[in-house]
Amino acid sequence: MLKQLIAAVTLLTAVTAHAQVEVTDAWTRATGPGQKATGVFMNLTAKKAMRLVGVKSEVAGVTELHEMKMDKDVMKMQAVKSLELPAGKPVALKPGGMHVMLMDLKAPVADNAHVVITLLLEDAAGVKTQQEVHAVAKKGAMGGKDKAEHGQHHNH
Ligand SMILES: [Cu+2]
Repeated sequence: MLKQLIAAVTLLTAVTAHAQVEVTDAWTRATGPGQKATGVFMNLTAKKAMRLVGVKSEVAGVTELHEMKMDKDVMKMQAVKSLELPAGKPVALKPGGMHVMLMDLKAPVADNAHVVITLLLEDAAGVKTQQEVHAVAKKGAMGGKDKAEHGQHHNH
């Protein structure tokens, strides 16, 4: 039993070591009835300097990297082309800041569902790689703000 556990842990470590970017706490907001968009959040730490140059997901018609900014007193979202991931420095995709936006959702995102996102990465030499991230859907996390965010989204 212990031996199997050690084997499993070793395997897990080996897989992580191959990833270009360490991803932790990946989550998305579960959607309510009629909701066609949601945000995905995570912490990214690149082993060497990388850039996140795109995002993809099968669950949405459109997947974009977004940034939220205060414009006068209004919170606005805009699409951004890329995000710098400095070596060894965590970059947070979080509510109210940078996030992955899933739009034109093909199906509702149920609580506890796993949503697969593909990160498109590019290193300093221009070598492109892809990395899959499994985000867990959570219901009702910061519900009020969530509504504001997506209301805002439909306005632009
Ligand atoms: Cu957005």
